[in-house]
Amino acid sequence: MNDKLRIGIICYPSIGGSGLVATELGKELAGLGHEVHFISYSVPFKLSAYHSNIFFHSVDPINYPLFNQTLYTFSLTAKIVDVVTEYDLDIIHAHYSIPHSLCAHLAREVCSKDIKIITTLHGTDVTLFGRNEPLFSLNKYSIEKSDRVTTVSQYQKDHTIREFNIVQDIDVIHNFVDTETFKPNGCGNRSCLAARDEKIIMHVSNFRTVKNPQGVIKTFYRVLQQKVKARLVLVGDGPGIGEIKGLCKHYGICDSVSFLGKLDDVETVLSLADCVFQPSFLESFGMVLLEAMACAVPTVSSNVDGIPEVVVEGKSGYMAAPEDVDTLAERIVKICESDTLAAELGAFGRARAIECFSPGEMVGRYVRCYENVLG
Ligand code: GMT
Repeated sequence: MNDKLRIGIICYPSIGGSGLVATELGKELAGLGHEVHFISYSVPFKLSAYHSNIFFHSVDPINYPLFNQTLYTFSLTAKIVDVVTEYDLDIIHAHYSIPHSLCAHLAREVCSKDIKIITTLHGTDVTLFGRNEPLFSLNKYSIEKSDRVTTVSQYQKDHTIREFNIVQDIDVIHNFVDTETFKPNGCGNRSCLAARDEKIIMHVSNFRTVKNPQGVIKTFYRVLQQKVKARLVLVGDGPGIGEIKGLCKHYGICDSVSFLGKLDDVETVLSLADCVFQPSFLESFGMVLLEAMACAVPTVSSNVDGIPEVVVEGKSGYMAAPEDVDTLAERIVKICESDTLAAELGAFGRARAIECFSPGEMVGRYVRCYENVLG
């Protein structure tokens, strides 16, 4: 086997955890000398600069008047076939099973090449909509036909095996964070975000229902009721933003909430927070929590799914049920009221991020996974 692998990575390019993890993995693999081919409908948001050993292949829509939709799955499959054939890939690594993994399987059939397929499950592809028909059987097929399946948490592995009745083993490879990029006192100017005497509570998400946007505002309102001087800084955009604005008006707290919108480089603001707050209903891993930990920022979050594999209760942050607004607010207040406590939680979180979620360790596990399937 050649030491230098040719790897195709299929991912979503837009801001979000699975695309982020796929892109950072690709950059690390390229740094190790492997040839990495990203295949997606636009350049992944973290891949703006030139990197040697990295190539990007755009999936262009197929339009024809007879079709009333643009057949993305077929254009993706066709592009995978092209790239596998032209660059003689060894591995296709599909991030987020729908539709990436299934398209990889179809492409393998079409090009009749024994290319190995790794599927990494990230979240709602198996925990929410992908577990129900009509996608269930396609998802199960993709998982079972993959040469190797990885999940981003033990929770997600157990869930997948149980819900999809999977007999083959699944590797748990936690997500990782670059602690040189996400670090305390990073770039950014605190005075641009809040007054000197205001604590910054930050929430970063795509504002889908699973992120519990209502819970974010209800909890923050409770925090203000405790007479804490605080500002809620919301980073990101998505379907729940309208509802959030409505709730801010309802509670009369618009002046204490800032909307930053989508940021490609969240590290420019994350370390300015006094507390990062993520009360999600579903979270296979919780990338933002890990990034906050790397920045030495204490977290308050829900305790669902894979989050307890990232956060250590009482050591790097606090967790409670996503509906438990009282406890969540009480924990935020506790952090806001003690700089000593905040510093202790932050220091533990950063040390844990460095020790347990380093790129070197996790990328090494992916490489071993590739080598195992290639024999
Ligand atoms: O599955 C999703 O909802 C989207 C996905 C994404 O692309 O942001 O998020 C998932 O993958 C991330 C990276 O592995 C995890 O950190 C998130 O916890 C996970 N989201 C959910 O489980 C809701």
